[in-house]
Amino acid sequence: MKSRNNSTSKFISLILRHKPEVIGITLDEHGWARVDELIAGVNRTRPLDLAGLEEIVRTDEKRRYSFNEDKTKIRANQGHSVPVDVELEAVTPPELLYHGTGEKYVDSIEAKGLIPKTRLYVHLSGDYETAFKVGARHGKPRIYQVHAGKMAADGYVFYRSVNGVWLTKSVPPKYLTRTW
Ligand code: HQG
Repeated sequence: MKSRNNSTSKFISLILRHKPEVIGITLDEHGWARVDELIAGVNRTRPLDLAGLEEIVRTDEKRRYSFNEDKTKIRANQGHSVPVDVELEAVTPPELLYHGTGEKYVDSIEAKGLIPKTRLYVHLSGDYETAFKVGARHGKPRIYQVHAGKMAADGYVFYRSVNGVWLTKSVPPKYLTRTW
């Protein structure tokens, strides 16, 4: 059950962040998909009912998804590559945030700074341990301190997703310090 949920959850993440077209649905401008359409679309290739979807949303370890109030709509909280506005609120960041990446990206990051690549934002973590886990997805992890307080003072805007991930458009190299 757990592993089936994991693979269904990954599939839902693909649909709600990147490729709603794989099941023939669309997201609205705020990233919402209709729950009935999502369930019907997922059902073409794997079993899913409303209870199963509710369980995935409730138990997701990174709180990746939210329902609207009457549970007719669902969206990913962050991580999109498709251009949607999930109505993030700008918030003042702490002095330091962290970014975990793979060693293979270090040269490019120190030349160009952090860029969102395929996503809408650069993702930053509130603590070193979380950044380490994110970095480990890309090979040998390398963690940067991000001088977010300084960036905010210089006019950069930060958002925090409901699941605690920090987002900003880009981070120039001068705001990055190696932790290794
Ligand atoms: C790197 C997961 C070369 C960047 C996580 C990262 C996160 C550069 C990779 C969320 C670069 C992009 C996002 C530059 C940045 N040159 N490489 N100038 N600037 N990079 O997956 O931050 O499980 O798009 O360091 O927990 O790893 O999906 O971003 O290594 O919160 O919910 O380019 O995804 O959450 O990789 O991860 P990604 P990310 P989920």
